[in-house]
This record gives sequence, structure tokens and C-alpha cells, in this order.
Amino acid sequence: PQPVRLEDYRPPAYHVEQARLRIDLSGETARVDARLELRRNPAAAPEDTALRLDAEFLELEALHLDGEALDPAALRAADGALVIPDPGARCRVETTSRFRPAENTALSGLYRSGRMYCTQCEAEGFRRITPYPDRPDVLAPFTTTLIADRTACPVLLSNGDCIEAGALDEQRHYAVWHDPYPKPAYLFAVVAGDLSCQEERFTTASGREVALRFYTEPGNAGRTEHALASLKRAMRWDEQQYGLEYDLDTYMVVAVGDFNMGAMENKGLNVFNTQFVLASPDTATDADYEGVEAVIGHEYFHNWTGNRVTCRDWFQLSLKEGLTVFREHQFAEAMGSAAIERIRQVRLLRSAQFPEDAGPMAHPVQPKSYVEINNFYTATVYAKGAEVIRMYRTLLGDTPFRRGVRRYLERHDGEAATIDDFLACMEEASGADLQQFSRWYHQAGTPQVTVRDEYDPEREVYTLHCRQHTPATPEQPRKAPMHIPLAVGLLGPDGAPLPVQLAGEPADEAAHTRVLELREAEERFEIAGCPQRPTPSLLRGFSAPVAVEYPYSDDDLAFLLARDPDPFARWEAGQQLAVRVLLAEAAGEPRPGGLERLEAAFRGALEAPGADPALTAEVLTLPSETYLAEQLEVVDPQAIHDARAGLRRALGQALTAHWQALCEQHPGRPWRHSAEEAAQRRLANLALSYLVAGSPRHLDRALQQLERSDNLTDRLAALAVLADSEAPQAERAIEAFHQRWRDEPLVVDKWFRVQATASRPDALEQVERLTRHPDFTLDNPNRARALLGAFAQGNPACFHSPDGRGYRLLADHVLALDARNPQLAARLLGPLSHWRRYEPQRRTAMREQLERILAQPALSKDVHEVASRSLE
Ligand code: DPP
Ligand code: ZN
Repeated sequence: PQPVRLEDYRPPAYHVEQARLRIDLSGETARVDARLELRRNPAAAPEDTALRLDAEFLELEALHLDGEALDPAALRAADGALVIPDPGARCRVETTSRFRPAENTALSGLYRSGRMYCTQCEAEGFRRITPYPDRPDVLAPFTTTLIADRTACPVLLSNGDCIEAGALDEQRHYAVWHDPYPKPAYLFAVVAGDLSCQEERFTTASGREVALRFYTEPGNAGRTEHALASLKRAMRWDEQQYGLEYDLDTYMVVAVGDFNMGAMENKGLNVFNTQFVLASPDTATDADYEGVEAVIGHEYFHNWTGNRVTCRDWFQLSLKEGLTVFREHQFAEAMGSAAIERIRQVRLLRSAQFPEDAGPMAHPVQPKSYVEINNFYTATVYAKGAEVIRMYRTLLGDTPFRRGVRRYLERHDGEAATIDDFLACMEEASGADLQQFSRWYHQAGTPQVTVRDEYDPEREVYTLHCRQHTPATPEQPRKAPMHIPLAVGLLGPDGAPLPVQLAGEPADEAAHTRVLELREAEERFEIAGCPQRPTPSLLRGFSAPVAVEYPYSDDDLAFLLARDPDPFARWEAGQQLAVRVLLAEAAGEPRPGGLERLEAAFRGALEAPGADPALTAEVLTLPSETYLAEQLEVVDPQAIHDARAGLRRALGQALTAHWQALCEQHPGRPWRHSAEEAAQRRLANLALSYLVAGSPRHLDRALQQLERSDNLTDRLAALAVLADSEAPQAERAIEAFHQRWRDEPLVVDKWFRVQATASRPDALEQVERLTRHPDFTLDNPNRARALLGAFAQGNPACFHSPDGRGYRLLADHVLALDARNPQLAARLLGPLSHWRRYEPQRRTAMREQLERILAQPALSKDVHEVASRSLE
């Protein structure tokens, strides 16, 4: 397959002025009649006179150009597109096509999920509905007539507002929807089915009355309360924070059980994976409630950053995703605890994005080429992209930053924009020169910042020497220095925060946290007015997506953990202390006194008066096995696992009384959704897991909790502890849980996930067995991810079984899935791409599976690209 390159971008030859669709879903075969009014694009190159209508998965029945019949077969290009050589300056194209939604197992385009019909068009699904210039820089107003059986599909939805509806005959009815906002085809959606609806109203700041409608299959009615409340908070927050209001009379969200992504921001008609919209105490954990609020916010925020202003081409994906993830993060920080939110963002970045940036799939936030765009909905584009947006704010200040966002939205409203357009608005709004900063979009890899210091007691000057280096990544052997905001604080020997006053600057510019701007490969910063040698607190708030190295002593880290006023830096100090102890243990050279020091640090955190329980829980959570592996050149996952499990056991035993006390502090009231109570539950459940890690005699506590809890958070925490155990009563409890919840797909997903990630030596055999469980299916993406994705990513020791069985298991399923749902297959394949990092036996076994996959005939572009890039 040929790659698509950014440098080859050409403006579209034609614009669509009007798109009219008639979609008839009343039979097994969907029939789509499209009428497109087109006009030559004056900005197109003169030689680009052919009209290209992408098409795939469709049977083309008829094609008319300005009323005259053409033979579609004669105009089809090798990739299925219709290419009409020179249809004139203005033309009308009418097509009739057919396809079978039930056979659309790729879940891209229009397909069936359960008993309803729904769509997913991002990135290139619309061409599976009707022939169309399926590229984001072609924007059109859509009018859509949807026809279906009245009993099977009483609800008919599309983008915009419903302008007409009625009966067609005895069996069928129709609805006409009109979306006045010109949009690219990837934001198109239709839904048809027998759906329950929860409706509420929202009045925008300027007085527009908006109907908010949440649709689910009838069995899930009553589970959209939390999502609705979250949506209202998001709408209000965007008005207050950015002055952005909703712009249609209806905002609809539909919950769909079979969905490749988390959710989709289609104009006026969001389609959501059930996992990110449904919430009830029996089917969603505290973390799921937070996830729903975040994703509801994310998709809503896209209405401006993504829909009103969209992307010129898919190389600009981070223009909408990085910015929208950042807005989602801001929203979460405003609704809950900013510090906790930030810690979670960093955890995710380090466990998903850093490895990506260090592996064969590494790509810049703005990739330069792709074979299959679906492979570029990545942690780099999303999470690192969001960090880049955060850095603008850190460097420019909040007010200029918001001014820049406003300018960007005003200037490009109704247009398809580029990352350069956004950067230009930021420069204009702030007066700053961001040319060096733009490298964050173009250079892949995680910059490494090395800091050394010296202290001059005579001059009372403390000097930080900073060196930066970005490692080579595929196709980018050499990197130029980045513009890095490094937020720094200083602590005096007594723990007091010291003002950071750069030498030569007036004292009144001093602040307790200063953002140093790194621009050179090496540079130094002199800080004046330091009567004693301070301890530096570096990268406060995680001010840049970099890895910082400074030779802290263990004492320094313990001191920062106890005293740093920046909560992120405090947490980070604790994590780094744990990393040292764990890596030394994994290398077979235990750090003398390491355990004692960590135990003391944990004890300090547990006993700190007035501590925030949410932050305490974060501090007491050891770094993940993935993050630990990231620190090593050559990874032995079993050694890492054993070190971490051993430390958990030791801490479980050393602090038994503390854990017991915490378990008993559980709220005890009937469950309700609240950040404070969620933090208490988190801490209590963490305590339970340490207790059981310390001694199996505490298993009964987990069994009781499983039986007595009134909510999924506590049940699942107990279940996870039980899943690690091979005791017969634990196995019975797991079975009973399935019996009790077998009719709740989202709970059954968790049941699979808990077993896939269990810390027990036979987890691989369990997963093999579970792939044959009657409830397991590759046809449902959530289920496939719950078992196979969770196992490959969340159970490194067992997935990386040295005999290669875990790899074979994954490869078998990737191949089985490839012909049905290539997007999902490619995603599941991801963990194998890191084969080079492992010790030789595993490395070879992983490579063999990648080679075996690549040797298959008729592989999808999706899987082919991941497998071949991995082996390059
Ligand atoms: N655009 C969706 C989202 O990130 C996913 N395709 O919101
Ligand atoms: Zn998004």
C-alpha cells in the first residue's frame, strides 16, 4: 500500500455546495440515493479537473451527471473511487448505491449494533455509505432523509434539526434532518432504532433553548442521568472559560454497544460507546463515572474545536484532538482536584505515549505520512498533543493563550484549518516568537533533560546547568533543541519554599515557581539570593512532556515527598524513590535500606495530618510495570513483576495496622457519586489490596466486601484481589460474580478484564480458556479489548511468557479479527511492536509472530502498516 504524505497535499478540485441524501434502511440492504451540487474550487491547481468520489464497500447502481446516465463501472479507479474526468465548473452528481449493514463488521460507515443502526465516519467511513469526496477540507450543508420500518426503528436521527417527519406507507416512516453548518463528511451521522430517550433542557448564556436528548436501547434506560448532568456542566464551563456556546436547538447523544472508539463528536448527534455514557452504581465504577464526564466533555468541546473549525487534512488531527483533550483536562481539573487530575494525565502519558515515542511507531504530533489514518489516533496525537497545547499556556500565560484560541476560532470559523494556522494565532495574540516551539509538532521522541547544579556560597548564587537531548526516532536520526518550559522551585534546608530570582532580574519578579525556558542544547540559569544550598524541585506540575534526570539522593527524594508544596512534584518524588528500589530489586541488586526508606515514606504519607486522601492514594500506588520497563534498555518483564509484587507484599506486611485502619474507614454510607467518597473508597480498596498482598489470611475481607457492597467500585476492587488468588473460595466467587451479572455487558467486560490482568502465574492459561468462554466474542470491540487488550497491555509478566505462547495467542486473534475489523485488529497488535526492547528469547518470539502476521496474504492496510513498521 502507498503512503499518503503531507507534502503531497493538494486542495480539492471540487467543493460540495449541497449534499442531499436519502437513506432507506427498511430492508436487509440499505439503499442510498445521493444528490451532490458541486462547484470547481478556484484554489485548486488548473490541471486538477477530475472529480474524485471516494467509494468502498458499495455496490454502485446508478450514476448521473447533470441528469445524464454514466456507467459507474467504467469510471471506477483501482481503489474503488469514482473518477469523473472533467465534469465542468458546476455540476450535479446523483448516485444510487447499496450495501448490507449487517455485513459491515468493520464498524466503519453505517452498521448494525444490536438491533439498531448507527454510523461511524471518522476518519474515512463516509465513503462506505455513499460515493463522496471524503476528505475533511470539503465542507457542505447536509439534508438527510432517513427511511426505516416503523416498528423496528421508531427513532430516526441525523445531524442538525429535524424539519419534517411522517409515515411513508403501512410499514415505513421517514424523517428529514437538516444541518445548516457546513461540515466534512467525517462528522456525518445517522441512527435508527427502537430507543429510549431521556430529555432535559439547557439555556445558553445568550438565551438559546437547547433540548438535550440521550438515547439508549430500552434495557439501558435510566443510566444517562450522570452523562446528562456532566453535559450541562461542560456546556456551562465552556461558556465561562472560553465564551463558547452551543449553536443548534438539539444536542443528541446515542449509546452504542459495538463501537471501535470511545465516542464520536458528529455535529449535533454524538455517538458514544456505551462504556463512556452509561453509568449506574451497579454497572460503573467511580473511575467510570469520571470517564463518562471526561468523554462527554471532550465530545462537547469538539463542537467548536473540531466541528466549527475542522482540520484541513488528517495530518492536522492533533489540531482538533490535542486542543480538545487539553480542554477536557482543564474541565476535569476545574470539576475535581487539579493536582490529582494532573497526576493521572501524567501516568497515562508515561505509560502509553512515552513507550510509543520510543518505539518503531514513533511519529511527531503532526505525522508526515501514513498508510492507514486509523493507525494515527494515537497517544502521541492525543495526549502529547494536549501537552503541547498546555505548554503554549505555560509559556504565554493564560490570558494571551485564551485570546489566541478565540482568535483562531473567529478567524477560521466554518473552515478547515492547519496546525500552522493555530500557531500563527498564538503568535499574534501573544507577540511571542513560536518558531522554535513549533518543533514540538515536527520532532518525534521524548526529550531528555539532564540537570546539574552548583552553589556559590560567596555570591549566594545557585546555578542550574541544563542539557537537552531528543533521541533518534524512525526517519529522524538528528534532532534540533526544543523550546521547553521547565517549571522550577527551590526548597531551603528546613523545607521552606524559596523565591526563585534569576540573577540580573529585579527581586520583585521572583516567584516560588519559575518557568525556565530551555532553548539550547546546553544552557545555565543563575539564581540569586540563596543564602544556603537549596534542593531543586524540577518540572513542577509536569510543565513539559520530557524526562528529567537530576542526581537526587534518596534523602532528597524523601524530603521532597514530605515537603514540596507542589503536589505533582511531591508525588513524583515518591514515584522516583519507588522506581529506584524496584529497578534495583529487578536487577537482582537490592538497594541497601531501600525498602525501609520506602516504608518510612509510606508511613509518613499515611500519617500526614490533614492529607488529601486522593493524593495519598496516588502516592501509595507504586509505578506500573510498564513505566518501570520504560526505564530499562533491556526488559525482563518477569523480573519487574516479581520485584513489584515482592515490594507490595513487604509493604502489605510492614504496614498491616495502617491498611486495616484504612479499610475500616470506608464511607460505609450508601454509595453516591462524589469525589470525596470516591477518594475514600480508592484508599480503602488500595489498603485492601496491600493487606491481601501481605497475607492471604485477609482474603475473607475481600469476599465479604464482594458480597456486601452496594456498588461496582467496591465489588470490582474485591474481585481484583480475589482474581489474584488461587484459593478455591476465590474461584467460586469469580464464577458467582459472572452468574450474577452475566446480562450486563459492561460488567462482563470488567469480569474478563480482571482475570486478564490477574497477578497469578497461570493467568495466560486462564486467558486461553476465557477466549473459549461463551461470552467471549471478537465481534464486540469492548469485549475483545477487555480480554486481549487488557492482557497484552496490563499483564506484562504473563503476556511475555518466555515460551512465546502469549504472543501466539495475541497474533492468532489479530489474524482472526483482521478480515472482520481491521481497525481493532491493528490496535490489539500494538504491544508486539515493542519487541526490540525485550531480552533475546522474548525478542525472537515476538518478532516471529510479527513475521508470521506479515506473511499472511490479503492483510488489511491497518495491520500491515503496524506489523511492517514494527519490523523495519
Ligand atoms: N474524534 C473522536 C474523539 O477523539 C474519536 N475519533 O473524540
Ligand atoms: Zn476527540
